[in-house]
Amino acid sequence: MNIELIELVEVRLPLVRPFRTSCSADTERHTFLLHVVTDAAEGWAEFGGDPEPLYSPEFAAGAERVLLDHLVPRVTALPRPGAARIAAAMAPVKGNPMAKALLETAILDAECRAHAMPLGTYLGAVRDRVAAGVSVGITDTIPELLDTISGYLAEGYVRIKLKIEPGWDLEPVGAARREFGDGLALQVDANTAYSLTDAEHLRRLDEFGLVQIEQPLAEDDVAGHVELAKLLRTPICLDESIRSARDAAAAIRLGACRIVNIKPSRVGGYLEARRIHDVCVAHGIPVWCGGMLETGIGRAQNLALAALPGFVLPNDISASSRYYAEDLTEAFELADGCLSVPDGPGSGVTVLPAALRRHSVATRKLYQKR
Ligand code: OSB
Ligand code: MG
Repeated sequence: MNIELIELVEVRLPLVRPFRTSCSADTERHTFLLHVVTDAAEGWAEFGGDPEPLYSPEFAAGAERVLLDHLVPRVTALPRPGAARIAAAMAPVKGNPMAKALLETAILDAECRAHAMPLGTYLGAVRDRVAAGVSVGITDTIPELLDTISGYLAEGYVRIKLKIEPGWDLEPVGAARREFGDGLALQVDANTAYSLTDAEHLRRLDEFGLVQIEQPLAEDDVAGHVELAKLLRTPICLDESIRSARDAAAAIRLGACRIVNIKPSRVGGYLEARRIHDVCVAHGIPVWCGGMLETGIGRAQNLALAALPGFVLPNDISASSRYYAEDLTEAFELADGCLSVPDGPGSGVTVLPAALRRHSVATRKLYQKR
């Protein structure tokens, strides 16, 4: 497989409702796609970050720079740039997992398409449907929150995740538990908003029977999570802290978490994501697939990953309508609380030219074979 063209397509899609977390407030998804054309097939991937480094240290302009100057030249210099060799070629460049994930994923998508193989099959999928949860942002009022949740439950989502922060935790969580009853699979995500000195406060969440509390403390505070885990009954799940299979193995061994959120973009791509899955399965740690408000392009690939056997908890992979009035691919729809794993070659979805035209703001060439 020879790479002929790599281009970046900057896109802006309005969200159907604003999404607020302890670290950011978004009304649109502004990101970029990577389109790789080879002599055998084309591939697509979606940058997981945002224009500002508020969730992840990486951000769109920085990722574009590192791709253009450091990653694309290394990968296009390979005599046979197969997906399995991409990570090694990029390894001399430190960090930047989201930029690396983008390039590896687009090439992996092209490679799977060239072999008419679904990405899920390549990764080791064991199911064709994946349980869909929904991540609910911070709202201005509790009635507004309850209204939002009740809409999602009516649609059939099987698990609700509430974003929390200091000042928006016990009250909204308690209100949701009272309103929807003990049968609701409910969990929270703090996106690093607390510190270990909040342990007594966080312990009060125990009474609400949450499935998990996601990333209460800072990204680099694995030791803090170990201490917090001793004080809470609610299982701790790590998101931001897990950047690799090695991180996952260490966090599990130290007792920092009992659940892991695997986000392919954050960990450098689907191959590392699969290694994290394997480490967690080996330790009996349940995993689920996180999201970055992906369009259908990234979501299709997340579905392929979430079809692996260790993904036993509902995922942050929701229907297209939860995010966008118009998606960039055929819309994903919820059926019995699940989304179907695409079964076509590669990610199994087609980028719709008209939708892409409506939502793209610029295209920039990163490489052309001469
Ligand atoms: O922490 O899981 C998170 C979105 C942006 C940044 C961080 C997170 C999220 C989500 C969205 O929770 C989940 C989704 O894509 O449905
Ligand atoms: Mg999270």
